[in-house]
This record gives sequence, structure tokens and C-alpha cells, in this order.
Amino acid sequence: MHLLATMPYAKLCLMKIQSTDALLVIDVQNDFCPPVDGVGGALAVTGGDAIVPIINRLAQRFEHVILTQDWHPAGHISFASSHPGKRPFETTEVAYGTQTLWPDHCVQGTPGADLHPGLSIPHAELILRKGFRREIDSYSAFLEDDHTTPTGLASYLRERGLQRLFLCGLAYDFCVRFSAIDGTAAGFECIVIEDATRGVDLPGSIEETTTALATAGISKIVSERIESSC
Ligand code: VGL
Ligand code: ZN
Repeated sequence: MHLLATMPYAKLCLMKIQSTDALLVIDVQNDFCPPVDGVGGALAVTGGDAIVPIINRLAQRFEHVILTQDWHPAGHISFASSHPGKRPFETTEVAYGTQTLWPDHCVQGTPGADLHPGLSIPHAELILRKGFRREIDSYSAFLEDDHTTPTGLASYLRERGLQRLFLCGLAYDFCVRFSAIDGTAAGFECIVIEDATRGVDLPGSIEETTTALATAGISKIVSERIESSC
């Protein structure tokens, strides 16, 4: 048998974490996970909670971890309930283009907006909140959906000398997707950790995301191939 065939694939190409790398954990919040004791689940992603232990293990290998939190005021423009006659998952036209309408989720200060209780990353250095402007949604951790309003994350990363980002969390086809695309456009190398993310899975959204990431030259990796440098 050929030598390569006998070696576990993971051993072939491990990626070593550098001190200029950060793990970006997107929106691992109760409302994006199946409810626990009646808390959360407003916009539950199938298997959203299954990635929590994977992310916890992964985070231990990173010196720098940044979390994001979707953080909407009541009456947010992305809520179907803010548009009379509209239902969740329909779309509407807003000032910056077509907006998908969601069930009310991640309302500031509610238990649904809290980080998932299973998430255990005490050394996370920043929790970045986004989507807090009533009139603009923000899937991306870098730019709000008007594609103009910055969240401040790019400047934060530059000032801290952080250059390469490993992205995980929820949801693959919305906030992870647009964070990776905008992060790449802002000059950061972005890598999506495929077993540490899950999609909302609207019709076509997963396929479209996979194509968009590939087109932008964003690579993917599985968590077991990411190796601690210490
Ligand atoms: C998200 C839909 C609405 C996400 C946030 O975190 O992917 N998706 N708000
Ligand atoms: Zn949202």
C-alpha cells in the first residue's frame, strides 16, 4: 500500500496557529440554538448547539479569541414583525437593498441574545456587538448591511496586529459568510472552520455560500487540522 494511504489525512496538513491569528466566534447565542429549558430558539439553526463543544476545544488552542453577538433593538428592521403583512423568511426592500425578514431574535438584554450557556471561553478578549442600529441589519462582523457603516472590527484587529482569522459559529450562510467575505476584502486572511459552523439553510443559501466563499478565495479547514503553537 502507498505510504500516503496509510497516514491519517489530518496528519498530512496541520496548520499551526500563529500569535497574529485570532479565532472569530460568530453569534453562538441562545436564539440561534435549539431552546434549552425554554430559553432561546427564536431562529434556531439545526445542530447549532452541536458546535459548542467543538468551539470550546478549539478556543483553548488560540491565544486570541473574539466573540460576536447579534444585538438588535426591539422593532429592528430585520424582524418580520416590523413590517405589517410580512412573515418570517419573506423579503422586503429597504434602503440598502433586499432584506430577508426574520422572526424576532437576539433582542438586546433578553435571554435569547445571551451567549449559549455551554460556551466556555473565559479568555475571549473582545465581544463585538452588531446589528444594534434599528434601521440597518448587520450580518457581517466588519460592515453593516448598507456595506458602508463599519463595526470597528477591522481597526481593532489592525491595531492589535491580528492578521489571520479562523471563523466559526452561526450561521454559516449568513453571518459567517459575510464576515469572511468582508474580512477578506478588508485585507485579513480568512479561513472557515467547516465542522464548527452550521447554516440556517434557506432555499439555496448553503450552496450559494459555498460558491461565494470559493469565489472569494476563502479556504476551509476542519478543526482537528488546526494545531496549537504552544
Ligand atoms: C444571523 C440571521 C439574522 C446570523 C443573524 O447570525 O447568521 N442570521 N441575524
Ligand atoms: Zn440578526
